[in-house]
Amino acid sequence: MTHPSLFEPVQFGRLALANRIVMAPLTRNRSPGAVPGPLAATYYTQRATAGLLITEATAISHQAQGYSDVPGLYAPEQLAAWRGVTDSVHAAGGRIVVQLWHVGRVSHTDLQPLGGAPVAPSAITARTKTVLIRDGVPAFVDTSAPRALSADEIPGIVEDYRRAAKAAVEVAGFDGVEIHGANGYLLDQFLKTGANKRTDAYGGSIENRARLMLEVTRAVIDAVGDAGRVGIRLSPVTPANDIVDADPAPLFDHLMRALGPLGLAYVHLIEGATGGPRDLPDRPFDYTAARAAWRQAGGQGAWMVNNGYTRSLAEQALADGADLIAFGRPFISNPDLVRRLRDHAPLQEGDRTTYYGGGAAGYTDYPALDLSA
Ligand code: 8OZ
Repeated sequence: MTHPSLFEPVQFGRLALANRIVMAPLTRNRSPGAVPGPLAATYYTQRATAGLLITEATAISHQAQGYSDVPGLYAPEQLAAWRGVTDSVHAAGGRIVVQLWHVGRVSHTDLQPLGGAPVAPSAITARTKTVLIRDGVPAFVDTSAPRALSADEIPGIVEDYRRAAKAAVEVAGFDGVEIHGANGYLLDQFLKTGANKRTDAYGGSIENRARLMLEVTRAVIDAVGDAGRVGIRLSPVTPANDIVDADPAPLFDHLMRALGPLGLAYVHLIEGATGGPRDLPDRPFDYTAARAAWRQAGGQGAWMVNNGYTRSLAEQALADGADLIAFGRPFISNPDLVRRLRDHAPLQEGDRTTYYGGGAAGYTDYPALDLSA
């Protein structure tokens, strides 16, 4: 079986990567006041041997916030803190893009401007939890009832993406941005029938439901100035955050054909249930057909796949036509994951109790393999 090596350099768009292993975005809730904390540069730099680091999901505006202590990209002190992270990663030879996030209805009034309702395509509450950190202790709480965005608010949301993307590359020093179009957050809410009951130009038909995601993608490309620095993350069938679409195959066929000509650096697919089973018997999806649609429509960037990969599954995926493999949880507890995969070294197990919130424990204290041993 011949396939490209996981461990050799490769370039997609403007992203020149040392290998095909990507650190997936991972929410860590260590950014009080939405400002990346003092350990963030260490955390990302420890993992800089990944071909590409994708940051934890990062709010494009205050309204976009849905969890306690997640970072933002909308205030000068947030951008300055991110600059410290990107400078440190670059000094270590790494590449890093920031994931642009608007949670939509997956939020809580405690986190919203003036304690208002979270915003959504339609006023339908997500049956899911968010994380509020109270007195330093993370608690999972029900999301608040959202209000439907009015049509005249939508240009402002596109503008928030544009502003955040521009600041990400021009001020914070990122190599690019990833649009978070997955996991039941705002753009995925607009896409899918379970959350979008609108009757205007942003609801109803597939074309209408995909409109916001495509407008955001074009605005972000324009803001960054180069589609080769932009990627997008999608999760066609994940049930995460109570999201569902009645008929994902034609929806994603349309989306892939619309994204194909835009020149994106990559499309990042979560296969199956985010952080869960790759195969969902009640939600089948043909990822190969989605990739073929994107390629046919001119997509030349990387096809990045994610969810539960091991080295052998990753090599199988490369043989089957994937270009980049994103690893999530293994990167939390294995800062030197690339080396461990290359050397077939054992992986350390992560401590789930320190995934969300806290300090150095479970964040920057996982050791790399001892090179002298
Ligand atoms: C885990 C906890 C909080 C947020 C996602 C941004 O699923 C997230 C997330 C994951 O994309």
